[in-house]
Amino acid sequence: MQAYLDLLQDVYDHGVGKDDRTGTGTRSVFGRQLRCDLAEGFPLLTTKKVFLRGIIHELLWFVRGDTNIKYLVDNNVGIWNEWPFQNYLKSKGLDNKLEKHGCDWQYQLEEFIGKIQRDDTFAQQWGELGPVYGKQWRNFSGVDQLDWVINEIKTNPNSRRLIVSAWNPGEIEEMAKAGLPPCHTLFQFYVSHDNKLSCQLYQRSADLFLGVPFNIASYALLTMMVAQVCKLQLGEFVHTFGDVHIYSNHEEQVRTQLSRTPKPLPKMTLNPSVTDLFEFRFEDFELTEYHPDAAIRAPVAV
Ligand code: UFP
Repeated sequence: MQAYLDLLQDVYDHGVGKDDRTGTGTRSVFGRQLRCDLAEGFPLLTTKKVFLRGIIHELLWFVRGDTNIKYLVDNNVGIWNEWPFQNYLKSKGLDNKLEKHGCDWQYQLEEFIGKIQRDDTFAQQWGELGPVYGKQWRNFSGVDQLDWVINEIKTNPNSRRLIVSAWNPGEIEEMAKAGLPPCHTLFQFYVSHDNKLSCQLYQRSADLFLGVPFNIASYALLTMMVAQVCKLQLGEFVHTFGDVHIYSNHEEQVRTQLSRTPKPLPKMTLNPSVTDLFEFRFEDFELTEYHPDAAIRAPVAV
């Protein structure tokens, strides 16, 4: 993960001040690339603790084609809660009355999440995010892109068209209502002459300190899952960035991060008996030998 730390140093040193949608301000550069050899270990940062549980559940949720937060809520993963909650508040005319992240807002959020857990009809109506990643991966204008790409890797591994896109221009507006237009927009697989599977992601916008460590782990896992079901060895994860930035309120955290020394990468083991991408369960993933430095707290720009 030295490559990640080098990029962090690069953007810290060379990023140019740029205003952004959230009003926070960033140091930003355009167009960078990271590479990780997946055979060397699982690319989870060791210079701060990264919580993997939510990443695994979110990835399984994408792969299921699910776009309702109920699965995540039931598994105690809160990363997508804020958007449907905001829509719910709007419907009650409360969105401008409550101070965001204040006590009353927090109380209402807990009530909302409780209802999603207990009441299936409520969850169906209010937990739905619209055509976000899961929808696009499994049903992009009627095409199940994941099913197609797996079949294509198995039957036509030399193909240069092994692409899955989450960027669906006709549905960007609807996705934005649920939170964000896709940040990880498109990925491509590559099978080498010696049967190794690589994956390259194009990420249009990247919060380098907070978001990117999660994005790397998520796509590394997806590549491992696809390699297993296609009976291929592990190649590289190549991470290509558009606007890659450090938020101005993360600068101290970045200095802390850069002062630490990386440790050996952990190991990720997938249950070898799973042969169908859509059959993976949370219990099929095991992370070992992960000995990170302490987590580093930082505010999320929304
Ligand atoms: N962001 C990430 N990774 C993600 C994700 C969001 O880095 O997986 F969902 C960051 C990038 C950017 C912000 O800082 O969230 C999205 O804002 P915008 O849509 O304005 O690019």
